[in-house]
Amino acid sequence: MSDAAATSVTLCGFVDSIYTQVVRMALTAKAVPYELQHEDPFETSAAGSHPFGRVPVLKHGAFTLYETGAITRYIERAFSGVCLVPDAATSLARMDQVIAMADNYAYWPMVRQAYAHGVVRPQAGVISDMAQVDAGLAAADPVLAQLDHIATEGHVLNGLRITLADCQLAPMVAALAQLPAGRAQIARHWALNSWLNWISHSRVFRQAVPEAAGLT
Ligand SMILES: N[C@@H](CCC(=O)N[C@@H](CS)C(=O)NCC(=O)O)C(=O)O
Repeated sequence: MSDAAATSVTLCGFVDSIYTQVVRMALTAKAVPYELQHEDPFETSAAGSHPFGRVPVLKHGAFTLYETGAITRYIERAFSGVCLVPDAATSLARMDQVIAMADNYAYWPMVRQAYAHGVVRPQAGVISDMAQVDAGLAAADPVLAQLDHIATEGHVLNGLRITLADCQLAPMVAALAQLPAGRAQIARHWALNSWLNWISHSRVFRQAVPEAAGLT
């Protein structure tokens, strides 16, 4: 066992947190044992370990890290096991591009607008704003189209090999897919839809995001 693997790993976050799910996918893919420590910034009582009131936060021994993209890259570098980054410079660039696209263009419309107002709030009995659902679906459409180009090209999101791009994006697109309108929107993009079917049936996704198992 390497030194890294011998040091305890704690992930602060909550099961329904999309970004926590991203890190859980990377940890699962690398077969890193970890403890999930419940921390939910949406709970008013939460005394968080993130300086900006977010999750996830990774603790590896005495080392603490926040920002999901940094956390998953750290997991890749610190632990042995399956390699989650492609070799070729072009593919690596696409992986980085997808991670940035997920953060900057996908998360807000797909998760915070469409999924939060179309699924999470209604399930919790909290008033939701259907205008947010419509705005999220509309804003997600060009993002899905660009991601479909990337999946078609095949450097990443190719259904052959899991990378950090798959980990970053899958929980977000899976959240959108929980709305019937979101599912239909994704289905119009053949390569991306094929990728979602592949990743959502993968062992890594099923183990890391068990709450989203009823996707298909
Ligand atoms: N830039 C952060 C974003 C993390 C984030 O937004 N996490 C959500 C949960 S999925 C959160 O903590 N939201 C709390 C809030 O918006 O107040 C990262 O990459 O980790």
